[in-house]
Amino acid sequence: EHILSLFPEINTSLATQTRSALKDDDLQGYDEEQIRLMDEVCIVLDDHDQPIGSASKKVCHLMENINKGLLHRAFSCFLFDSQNRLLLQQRASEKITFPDMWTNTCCSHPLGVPGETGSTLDAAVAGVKRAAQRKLDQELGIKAKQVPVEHFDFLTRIHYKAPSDGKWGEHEIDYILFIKADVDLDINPNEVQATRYVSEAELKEMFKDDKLTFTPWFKLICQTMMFEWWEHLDHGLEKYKGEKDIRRM
Ligand code: DMA
Ligand code: MN
Repeated sequence: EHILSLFPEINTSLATQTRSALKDDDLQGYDEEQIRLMDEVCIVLDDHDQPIGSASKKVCHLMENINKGLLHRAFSCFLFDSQNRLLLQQRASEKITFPDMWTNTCCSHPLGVPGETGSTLDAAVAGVKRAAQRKLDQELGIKAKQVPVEHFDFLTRIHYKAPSDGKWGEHEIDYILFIKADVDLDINPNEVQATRYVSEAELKEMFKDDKLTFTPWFKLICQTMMFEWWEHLDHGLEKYKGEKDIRRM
């Protein structure tokens, strides 16, 4: 049976959904701006990262749908300054999924719009770089000029699933992007409550602090490839770039 037949909510064209998430029972009590963002159009994928349609961010993040196999495209951006310190963010309390957790610089979804979608790996990579540039500005106030799309490096894709609370969660093919840039921050408090630049040693210390919580995808990446990539940031990162296989986690 084709996976799409399980999901009447999914548009098989990339048309924008008309029904507003604002009037939705699932979203009562959450922050109004974050509710509005649940209307964004995400790219729905098969297991091989081929776009098979689109669905709202809300539909894509309900565990009820994830448990039936619904999968979407995402990116995780890691920004390093000229001293090779990684910029972390702590998610705002307003976030509907994974509020208050520490995580990598910026994560989000390429949207089902021209320029951010794509079936070939090259087109998809170009799409997530544009999406990363867009969200670095929206979340952290980093202007596009300081993070040109051609300065991002695509490393690999990670397929993972993670519940947030009972109702919400993630199930994504996540494109890992690195960028080295010294940037000016102007944080959006609706998205981010704190930021911190860390060395490898400082991040390892943070993981030992019981009072801090971390997003599941950031933990997965740190438990596997992160520190190896970080060691090679200035020498030898080349061999890790543009991996064709999807890492299943
Ligand atoms: C979604 O991140 C993407 C990943 C890799 C988990 P997010 O919840 O921060 O998305 P958004 O900022 O669009 O709400
Ligand atoms: Mn997601």
